[in-house]
Formats: sequence, structure tokens, C-alpha cells
Amino acid sequence: MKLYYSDVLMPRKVCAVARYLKAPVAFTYLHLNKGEHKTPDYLALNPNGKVPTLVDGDRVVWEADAILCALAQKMKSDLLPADERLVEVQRWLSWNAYQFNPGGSTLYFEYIIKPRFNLGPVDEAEVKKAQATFRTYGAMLDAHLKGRKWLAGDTLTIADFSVAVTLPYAEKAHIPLNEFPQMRRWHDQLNELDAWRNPFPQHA
Ligand SMILES: N[C@@H](CCC(=O)N[C@@H](CS)C(=O)NCC(=O)O)C(=O)O
Repeated sequence: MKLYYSDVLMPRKVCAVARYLKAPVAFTYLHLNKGEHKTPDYLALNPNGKVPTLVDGDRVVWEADAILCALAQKMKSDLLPADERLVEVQRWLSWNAYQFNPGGSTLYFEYIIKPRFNLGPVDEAEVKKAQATFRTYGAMLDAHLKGRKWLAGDTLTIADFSVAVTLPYAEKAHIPLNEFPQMRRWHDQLNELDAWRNPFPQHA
């Protein structure tokens, strides 16, 4: 399997799960500043021109959450449970994509991507809106996590890797994680995993 990635947000969760599962993937770094994700060869794999992409023989998977599923299936891992927790996992993936992640990922874009790729100054109005979004849905997440070790109950699943993806950047991206004690406790648990703390392999 070949995993195309770069050291940015969405590939982070995919690299973390690949490492956590010790999946036999060849990590292939794309330099976004050189447009390596917009070449005809790459666009033939992923017409979105975005990272990450997983290639497993004839099977090409794009969308980070779908790649998490593919990796867990391939490794026959309980990170993608087959019982009723599967519904919980899907609930949190969808909720994250539409409700929770837009706040954190906007802040990641404003404070980390913009300076890194010279995309102009921080937009204060966007920051305010994104922090409000993070707080609204963060309060929900915090309440859900009370009394639960992980999102879908007692066991770690791909939902934890997916929903927490902006939290390692909280300080740099001005994400108000510290206002939410359960979310912090949950993220501290993820930080106990080497794969979460150091998801990206060395690259040239
Ligand atoms: N919904 C996609 C989003 C992927 C995405 O937005 N990737 C960003 C990096 S986090 C990217 O490739 N940006 C480069 C670009 O759009 O040119 C997924 O979850 O995989």
C-alpha cells in the first residue's frame, strides 16, 4: 500500500492510524509548495488534488476518514468495530465533518497554513467565527465525553483519531481546548500513544 501524505491536518490522522496499526504502507510525501498534489499523475488518483490518498493495488481511496476505514479493515482492527459501535463511529465522523471540525480547521488554516505558505494575514473575523463554532460544538463533545473513556465508549476507534485531529495544534492555532476539561483529558489519553504524538515519518 502506498500512502500519499503531507505534514498537514487531514493526513495527520491517517498517518497516525497507519502507524498505530503498524500497517505496511509506503509513506509518500508530497511537497504542497511545489504543487506535487496537482500533477496529472496524482490527479488521476485523486481528482480533488488534495492529500491524503491511499493506493492498495487497484483500489484507490481518498477522503481521510475513508482511508481510516480502509486501514482498519485491512489490518482487521477493532478501531473500526463491526457491532453497534459502528453506528456511533459513523455518527461522530459525520458530526465532525459538518459541525465540529470546521471551527478548528479554520483556526489551523488562519494561524498555521497562512504563515507557512505566505497566504496573507490572519482574518480576525474568521477567527472569531471559528472560535465560536469550536466552543458551541466543543461544549457538546465535552458533555458526551463525561463518563466515557473514548468517543464510542470504552474502546479506542477511528472516530477518536478523526475528531481530535485539530487538537494537537490547539496552542499554535488559538483553539480554546483548555476551556473543556473532558476534551483535554481525552486528548491527553491520545497523547499517550506514540503514533498520535509522532504521526509523520521523516521525509526528504
Ligand atoms: N475532505 C478531504 C480534505 C483533504 C484536504 O483538504 N487536504 C488538504 C490538506 S489538510 C490539502 O490537500 N490541501 C491542499 C490543496 O487543497 O491544494 C479529506 O478529508 O481527505
